[in-house]
Amino acid sequence: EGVNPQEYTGVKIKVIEWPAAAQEVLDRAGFKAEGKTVSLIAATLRPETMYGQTCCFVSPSITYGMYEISPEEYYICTSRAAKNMSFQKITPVRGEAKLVAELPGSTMIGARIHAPLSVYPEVRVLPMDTILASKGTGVVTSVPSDSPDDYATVVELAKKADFYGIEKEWASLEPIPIITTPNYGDLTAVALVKEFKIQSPKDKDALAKAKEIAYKDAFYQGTMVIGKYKGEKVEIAKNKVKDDLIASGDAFVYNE
Ligand code: A2H
Repeated sequence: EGVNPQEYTGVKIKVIEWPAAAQEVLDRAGFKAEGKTVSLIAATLRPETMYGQTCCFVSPSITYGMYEISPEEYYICTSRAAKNMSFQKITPVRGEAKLVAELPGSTMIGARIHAPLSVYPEVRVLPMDTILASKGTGVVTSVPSDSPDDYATVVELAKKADFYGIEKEWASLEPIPIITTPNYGDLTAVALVKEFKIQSPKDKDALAKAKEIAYKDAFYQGTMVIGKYKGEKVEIAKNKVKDDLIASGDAFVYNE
């Protein structure tokens, strides 16, 4: 971890329905869902892009925790992130995160979820092998219009749906134009993945370059083409969208 603190927006992605594997784990833990909200917490640096969420990624090889935030609200993230949250007034007791169940990422694949602000009212949990357990919450929301990693991953998942044990349609939602820039138009990540001839999520060096360009281009030259701040510069709209998500109870600030 770096010396400089990183501020993420923790976006609450509500679970609508679990697949059988995750449901079994929760049943075994004695968890009763009635009257409770369970959210996957995605850590993002790009809150202004949340309109374009098409799925939410977990790592099939990470075991996540479900933590009680209040009797009505539960968060899913890595234990490392839950510990960090417990020192940021996100859990009720300082230094404590109450573990309710341990959910292997693999058991959550295919869950039906609701991602706040997304133009798609319902999306799915999908696998991403490149998620690091050592960063953020271990949950990454997918915005293929603006994140080269996300776009490369959904292309790969759609191409090899059977191999990944998913339905092809879950990974085939169209990227949504969120931001336009003079250099790359309104689907920056799609344009960059083409330009750098990125073939898979494993093309690390090219993806790192594409990611860097996408981030700077959108931040300094981008204009919103969707949502409440349509027509405004990304530099300005970014914090407004973040603040709105926090005010509506759909997100919180998470530092590490
Ligand atoms: B970003 P940084 Cl639209 N492993 O959110 C791998 N990637 C992770 C992660 C983890 N454990 N935790 C978060 N991330 C992703 C949106 C987005 C992001 C867009 C464009 C670029 C972008 C939608 N995905 O990130 O290493 C999350 O994806 C590229 C900078 O802390 C998070 O923001 O700088 C970003 O990487 C955090 O990466």
